[in-house]
Amino acid sequence: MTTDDADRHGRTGRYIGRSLPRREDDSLITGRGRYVDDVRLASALHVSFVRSPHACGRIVQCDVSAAVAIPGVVGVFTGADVGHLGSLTVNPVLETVNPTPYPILAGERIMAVGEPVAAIVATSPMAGADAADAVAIDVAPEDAAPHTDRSIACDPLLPGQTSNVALAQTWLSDDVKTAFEQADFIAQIKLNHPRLAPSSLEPRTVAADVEPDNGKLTVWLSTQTPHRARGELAGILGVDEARIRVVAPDVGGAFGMKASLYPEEVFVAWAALTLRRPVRWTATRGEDLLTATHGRGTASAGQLALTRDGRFLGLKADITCPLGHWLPTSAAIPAWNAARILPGPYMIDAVDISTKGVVTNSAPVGIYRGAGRPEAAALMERLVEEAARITDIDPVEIRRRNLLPGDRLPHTGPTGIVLDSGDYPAALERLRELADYDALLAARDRRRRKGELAGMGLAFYVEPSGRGWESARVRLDPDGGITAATGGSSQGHGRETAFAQIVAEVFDVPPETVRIEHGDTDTAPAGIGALASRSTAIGGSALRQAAERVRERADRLGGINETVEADVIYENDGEAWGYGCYLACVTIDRETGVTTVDKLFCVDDAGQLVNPMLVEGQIMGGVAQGLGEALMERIVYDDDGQLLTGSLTDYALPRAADMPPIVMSSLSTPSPFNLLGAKGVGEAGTIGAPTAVLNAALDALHPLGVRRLDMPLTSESVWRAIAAATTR
Ligand code: SMO
Repeated sequence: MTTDDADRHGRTGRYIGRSLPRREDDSLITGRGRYVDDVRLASALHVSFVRSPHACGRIVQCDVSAAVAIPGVVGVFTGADVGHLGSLTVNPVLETVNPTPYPILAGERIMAVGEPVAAIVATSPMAGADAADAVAIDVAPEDAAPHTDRSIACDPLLPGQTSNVALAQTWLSDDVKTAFEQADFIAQIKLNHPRLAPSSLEPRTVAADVEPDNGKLTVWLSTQTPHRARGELAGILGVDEARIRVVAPDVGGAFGMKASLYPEEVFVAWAALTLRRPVRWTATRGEDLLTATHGRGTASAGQLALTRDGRFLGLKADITCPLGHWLPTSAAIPAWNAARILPGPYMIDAVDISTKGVVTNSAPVGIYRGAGRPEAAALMERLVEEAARITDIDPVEIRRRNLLPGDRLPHTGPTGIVLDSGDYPAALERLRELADYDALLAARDRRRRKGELAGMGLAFYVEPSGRGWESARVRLDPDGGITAATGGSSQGHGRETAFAQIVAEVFDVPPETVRIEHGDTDTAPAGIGALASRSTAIGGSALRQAAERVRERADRLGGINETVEADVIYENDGEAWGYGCYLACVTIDRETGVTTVDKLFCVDDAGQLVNPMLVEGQIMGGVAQGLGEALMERIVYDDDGQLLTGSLTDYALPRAADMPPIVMSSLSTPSPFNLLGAKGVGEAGTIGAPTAVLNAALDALHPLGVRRLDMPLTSESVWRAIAAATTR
């Protein structure tokens, strides 16, 4: 990897804008991280879940008598024991058409393979496993509908409902009809995204214990959102929030998959309260693939109306997202983002955009790094590439003609989003220079003339980083010690390092002297958490505001002998939109269909950077996951709703050797909408990389007549596309 460092740092302060080493690494990479599974709880009970072998049906009988008799089994529980518990709250960013139930353990109905039907609480995992085997479940199976393109045959999936659409929304402008009537050309594409498994290194894990004297419930949880988890647990269990403490110790990755409470986690908390004993559960990799939230799986279709000279007039889009059988807190986010972010960075006012979420007999689908942003970018950028083709205009040039210029920002788009700041054409121009675009084109054409399948693909992206608030508390002690607590949290992604830099900058002290606290609802201020690319832009701004208040007060007080503290709830003025432009060069082997990404060029604008090394790491990590989507990852259900990719031998994750050479460069336009001027960048790579690779692969195969490919570009799918096109 090479980095063009010209203005990578934005405004560089004494500590902000510096690539300081991660303070977390010493412990995390030498095995001294402390995760939930490391929390010691004397004589804790272990939970084993008995899971449904069918995707759809009715439980005729669930016989637990043999399981109860196994030594070490403390209790066996079924839906009847927890049926009275409450439901999870779904973030209502889209209109809810049909509510879905949130079963802790299945009641009468089974709605997905892997759904917990019974829970064994035992003194050891081995006793639990034996007892789970001894539970006899008799299910009367019904036809399942694991995919979005089949209507729910399982009757009724949700009692009293006739439709499997749970969420829906449409944005329609008056002038869209005229735009399409006046068009010289209409580009059209259809696109299916693979369903993906977020696959954090640390699986889901939870432990719970009740203090005997006061009945307070402590829940150690691998989560992105400790305070939200506490609130949701209180609601579902019917316990006062003040009686619950949620602690997120080190979290080994999350990627959106740990943003919402799982039925298994609720069960563990309920069991600890009910049995008055410590209880714990850690998912296996297989349980995570089977029942943790998936991402993507979206089916999209779009039409772009344009003039002969390549000006975009109007956009139509129809987006369908799978939801699975229960809705996690963020269930509506992907369908919402996939739609509202359109038409992305382009000047288009006339739109007809519809999005919906469809209940399916499968694992729940939630946010996964990108959460609708990659889906929006893929639809738009495939359309733009198609538009370039039908008008015979160069892909860079057609984008240049339609990108919003910097002086048009802030800009309110047709779905109501407000793009805050940046210089989109400058990013495109930077990419052209960085890649030496004309030389690459010439090289591609030379290789084509020799019969090689070489292609180039562009993708522009925008990345919203959250609206709303985050909390911070900063304390300056008389001995000069500084403690900063955030309502945000960390998943191993360097928050402690970046937050310390932000606070250190305000006080002009070495960052290593700043203590950072987070992740414990008893000590951290009530906050939102680490998701939606919001931690630096919003959480970091909150810390800066609190630190500035303390500093001002301390300065007024002069030589202080007392503790000075400030508690703030910081709210931004609107979403900060990171953006960028990626170019992929690929080669496809005609005989085998193997797609090789030869090189990836990335230009990103994350506004004011706090730690450029962390930003670079975020981009590379996102690219790795984006290439996983583009080339190999795919959750597969058969038509009966059986998961065929239940282990990492069937579900392919990218490895270090799969990474192409990456050339990075950055712009730095501070956001006017938050105190730091920062923009999210954690999802950049997952948004930009897959579509650039897809566009490049289609470019490579264009001479053969291949017009559609869906990710992942496995050798089999590409080989089949080549075979079908060349037979025609
Ligand atoms: S997919 Mo993110 O954790 O909002």
